[in-house]
Amino acid sequence: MNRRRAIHSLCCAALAVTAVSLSSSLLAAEPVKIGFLVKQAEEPWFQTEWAFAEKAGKDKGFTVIKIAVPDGEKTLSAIDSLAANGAKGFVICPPDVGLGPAIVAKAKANGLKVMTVDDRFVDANGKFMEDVPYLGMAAFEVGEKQGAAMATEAKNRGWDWKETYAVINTFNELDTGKKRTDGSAKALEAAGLPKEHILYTAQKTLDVPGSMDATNSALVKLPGGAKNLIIGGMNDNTVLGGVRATESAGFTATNVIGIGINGTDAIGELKKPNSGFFGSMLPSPHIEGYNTAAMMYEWVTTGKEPPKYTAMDEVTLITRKNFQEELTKIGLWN
Ligand code: FCA
Repeated sequence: MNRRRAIHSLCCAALAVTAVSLSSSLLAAEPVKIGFLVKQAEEPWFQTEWAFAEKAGKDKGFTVIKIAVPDGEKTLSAIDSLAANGAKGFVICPPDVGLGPAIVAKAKANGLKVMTVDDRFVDANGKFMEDVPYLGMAAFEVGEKQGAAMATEAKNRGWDWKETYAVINTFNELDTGKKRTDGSAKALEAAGLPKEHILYTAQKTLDVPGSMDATNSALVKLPGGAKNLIIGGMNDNTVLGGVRATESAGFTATNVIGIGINGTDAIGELKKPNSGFFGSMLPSPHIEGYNTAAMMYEWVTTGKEPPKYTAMDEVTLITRKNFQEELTKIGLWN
């Protein structure tokens, strides 16, 4: 009897010890960490992706390490530091898509999984690295919608195509950029704007000063009969700079229609009562940030790899009339 009791209490003690050590190891377990690396942290677009990646982390219980990676060197060292911090994978919008092979090699060396958002990696031959999961905008279609919206507004203003010209700021180094401006030009032509009224001008840098310079160099080539201007480009900044250039060249808001893409980066501009910047095509940065982070979390925890290609094609035209309402709907108004 005594012996049995002794064995019983020994067993209980052993169970208790196991329970304590189990719970302390559970307590000690750190949450899963993933990285979210973006090329232009100053753009509200990327800040929005970050904010919603963090929301996914809160909802699902993982930590997001946000790192700005404006150049190749910073990108590669960010991957090392992610690994040193115990991250298991990362989502990235790279500063240069040609860094793809180097980024993948670095991720592999550190045992990290990688997926891209917005800008898709290309290999040494300029081909997409289709093995790396990617989520981004359906660029040509979104560009077409941007061009169609410009043409509709030109018609609303009763513009004559004969005295209307388009200046399209291009950034062809980036496939998503080229497809957007190609789509936009196609829609403008389809709406009746003569092909020779479309001036393409290459940006050296993908920011407001870069597009201002590009538009300036196109404006001097315009014929005397150019009364009305359409300003295009791959995102809000590329159109904002263009519109600024038209202002310095003496065009008034009534004679300029600039429509960007992103929406997030045009909020300040749309708050101004009037300008040549008419509106922006707003896609879903909130969904992109949330979903890519959630996909990476799932990949590192369950092994389920994200789809190789996910295209986002929903866009809404926001203008001074509806931007507050549309941004509020998706939680981007503050
Ligand atoms: C590219 C652009 C960003 C944003 C994103 C969807 O990365 O540089 O501004 O438009 O695609």
